[in-house]
Amino acid sequence: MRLALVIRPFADDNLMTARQMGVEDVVTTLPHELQTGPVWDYLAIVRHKKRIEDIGLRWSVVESVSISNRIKLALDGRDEDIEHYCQTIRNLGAAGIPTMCYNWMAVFGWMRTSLTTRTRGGALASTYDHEEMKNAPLTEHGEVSEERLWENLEYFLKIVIPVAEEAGVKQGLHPDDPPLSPIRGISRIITSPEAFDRVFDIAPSDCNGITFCQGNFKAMGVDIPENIRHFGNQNKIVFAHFRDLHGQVPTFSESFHDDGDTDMASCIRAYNEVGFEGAIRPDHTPTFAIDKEETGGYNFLGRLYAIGYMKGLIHGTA
Ligand SMILES: [Mn+2]
Repeated sequence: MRLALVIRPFADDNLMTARQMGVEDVVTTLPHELQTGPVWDYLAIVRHKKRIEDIGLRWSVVESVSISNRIKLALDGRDEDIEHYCQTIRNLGAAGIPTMCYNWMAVFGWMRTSLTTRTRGGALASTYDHEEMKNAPLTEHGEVSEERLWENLEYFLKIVIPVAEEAGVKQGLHPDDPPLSPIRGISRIITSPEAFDRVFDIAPSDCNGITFCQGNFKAMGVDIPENIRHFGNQNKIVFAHFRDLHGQVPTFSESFHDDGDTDMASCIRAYNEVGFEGAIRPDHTPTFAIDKEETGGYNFLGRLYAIGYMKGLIHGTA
């Protein structure tokens, strides 16, 4: 596996620091100022890639090209948005970017009910507690059924996966976060290992893969190494998020990677066992006391700490 990092803010000194930490791969979107239209421009992609390579790193994962509610809810304009998404895949493939991470959460994405939970030593972490959400009002989209989301995902995959194959860009579906349905009337469908099996049956292809976000599998309450083996042995893991929690749905809090409920060494062993060769990056980390602000789990210091821990586990399990 290859150690990867999201560079935030996207700046040369942060890229260099990542390289100095021994990170090889960069996970990034195209910076906002370079997104000049609904399709990511080929030359803008190449320049962003070269900026990373000129510092000795590699842009191996796009996280993410957003997928509109028009696509996820089958609203007017869906086909136009899917065509834009496909054209971006073609441009990324032509530029040699091998992997994209996407999700099928409609209307809202990642959700937490607190960003001020105190974890070890008072570090700030996030919590999802469904008690706080069960009476939440519906959104402007009313109720959205699981059936409708599956239908729309099937429609999307049947168009996009053949394009991804031709372009040579693997699509890694990230689990819903939290993996719980519905929230505010909006169903969520990517909430179990079985959901991924179903996704792979819809469009069988090496390019139809999974972003194995460990935190969400932990939140599902399933055995993580067993699922790494289940999907890894089918070559379905195209990208991984390293993350841990205390608890599982309907209530969990995020933790330091060395302080959650999961035996993280057993996860690294499972990746080794299945010969996982993709990028793995630390996902959310708690915020340290010396950090200036909470950034949803993306402060540099927390992720620096996480990379050190991951390197230790990788060396220790080799
Ligand atoms: Mn994740």
